Amino acid sequence: MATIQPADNNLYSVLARGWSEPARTFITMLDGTTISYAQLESGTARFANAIRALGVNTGDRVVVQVEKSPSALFVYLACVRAGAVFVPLNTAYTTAELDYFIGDAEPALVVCDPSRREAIGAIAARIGRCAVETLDANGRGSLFDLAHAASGEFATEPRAADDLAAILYTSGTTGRSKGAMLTHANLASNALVLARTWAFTRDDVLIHALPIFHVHGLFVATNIILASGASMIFLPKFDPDEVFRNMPRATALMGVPTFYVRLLADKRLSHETTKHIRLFVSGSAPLLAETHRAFSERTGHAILERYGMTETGMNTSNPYQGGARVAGAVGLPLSGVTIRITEPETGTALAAEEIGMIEVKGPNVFKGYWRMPDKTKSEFRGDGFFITGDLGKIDGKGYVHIVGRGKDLVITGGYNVYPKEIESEIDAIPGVFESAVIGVPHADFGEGVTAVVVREKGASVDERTILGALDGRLAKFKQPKRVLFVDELPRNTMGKVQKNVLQAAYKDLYRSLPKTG
Ligand code: MLC
Ligand code: AMP
Repeated sequence: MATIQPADNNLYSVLARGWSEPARTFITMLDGTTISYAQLESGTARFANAIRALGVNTGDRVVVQVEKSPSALFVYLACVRAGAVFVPLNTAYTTAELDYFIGDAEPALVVCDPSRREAIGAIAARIGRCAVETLDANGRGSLFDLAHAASGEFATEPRAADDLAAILYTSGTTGRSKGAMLTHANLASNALVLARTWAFTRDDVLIHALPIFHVHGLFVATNIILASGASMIFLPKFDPDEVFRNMPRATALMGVPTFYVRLLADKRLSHETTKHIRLFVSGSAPLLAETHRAFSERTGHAILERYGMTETGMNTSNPYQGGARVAGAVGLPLSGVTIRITEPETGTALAAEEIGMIEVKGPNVFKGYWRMPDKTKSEFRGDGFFITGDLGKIDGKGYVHIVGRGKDLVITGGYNVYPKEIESEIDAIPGVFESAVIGVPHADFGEGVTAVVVREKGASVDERTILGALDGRLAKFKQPKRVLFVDELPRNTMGKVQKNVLQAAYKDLYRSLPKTG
């Protein structure tokens, strides 16, 4: 396996330190095909040589919007090995949405699905030196062909701790999406601390059912497995049938709360079917205390809830052992991470049990927003704490509780949707006077994106017209599940729309239970 220089902070080199047996399995596919750690090493070398040959140099961005496959993971690790900056994008994003990301990241290479090559080629052509290659859902395509023909040896580029490994876009509350710059040390420190905290060993087998373009599926799930030399059963997406089929040979599952709501709605969930699993992890959105309790009653497992975000990776975790996993709490700060609660306006620290802004500092906290120095400055305190935008408290036992959001954000099935972006699109539709987009409790997705619209005088625009106009412009998960019409929006004395009033009025809109298995 690779010879690693001790001083090298390249994330790949740090993760590879634990891979003592090349023949061990890294990935098992649904058809039983396996990929060993030795194949991971040579496969990522091939992709690293291919992207180098395409002109990608150290520090260059590589934008990747492809379906989940082992090749897609190899591209991620190949970028890391080559010292390039990996920029994954949600496969649900439309071409209209991609235009901004590609323009902002100015990549040297875009990797996309073959069906999008032409449209993306037209966008990339505006940047100048930017190659476009493809990978399909089976991991095949022009980039695979180039990698296949390349050498399986590659000297991993030594990196400083502070060098960029990835940029992940998070939508902006006011306007443009922001690229969170994550360094090799950010990702390595978080992977190592999580693997240790959750007691992962090389004998673990994770059911990997999350997408790999966000922090949860990529940097939590995948990097923990790599940091432990363990293996994962790689599902293309969350599918209860496949989860139950694979549970007898797995030891862990990581998911968003919707996974657990859907498993609970399935008759197969029991002590018996989950007995081989040692750890169920939930995150990315609030896990209802009732889901936590119901899961524990049905299976005997207390789901371990943790809290993180794109800019910071993981911040807190309920205990793996030696303490209670408290329903409704996100746990204790991870080793090396400091959390404080402050008065949002001034940043003055608050005492235990007082509710305020959650702020975080540690080796996990990102370097700043890509090409947005002012935005970066305004989201950090002078002493280096990052202002998360989440509201919470720390209880007498040191557990962090999230009680709300200081940012106008809807989290649906673990995906973030910023109302401002949806409102701007709706307001541009003929016949719409104004709109307010809110999150309403949803039995399956946690929150359902909901639009409340005021028509222009005399206009007859309806729900179907609005949804039709948004299709193709906004990713499916951002599109409202319902559009409701009112004569006017409730406003406070300052003229600000009272979204809490709308949320209260429509709280029962999606109260029905999710489909059962
Ligand atoms: C799919 N749809 C969604 C949706 N996912 N709508 C709202 N919210 C979502 N999350 C749309 C589909 O396009 C479809 O539209 C309809 O809703 C029903 O789809 P489905 O078949 O029920 O959805 P499914 O494909 O099963 O996906 C649901 C899901 C998936 C929950 C399994 O969204 C998922 O894997 N979410 C995980 C997101 C994630 O990884 N988040 C981590 C971010 S990192 P139609 O009209 O075609 O029927 C982060 C940091 C941290 O937050 O702390 O971890
Ligand atoms: P993202 O930008 O997609 O990384 O989303 C991060 C946001 O998800 C955080 O700022 C929180 O608001 C939310 N989040 C993540 N984990 C949890 C959790 N366990 N409970 C409640 N909210 C969470």
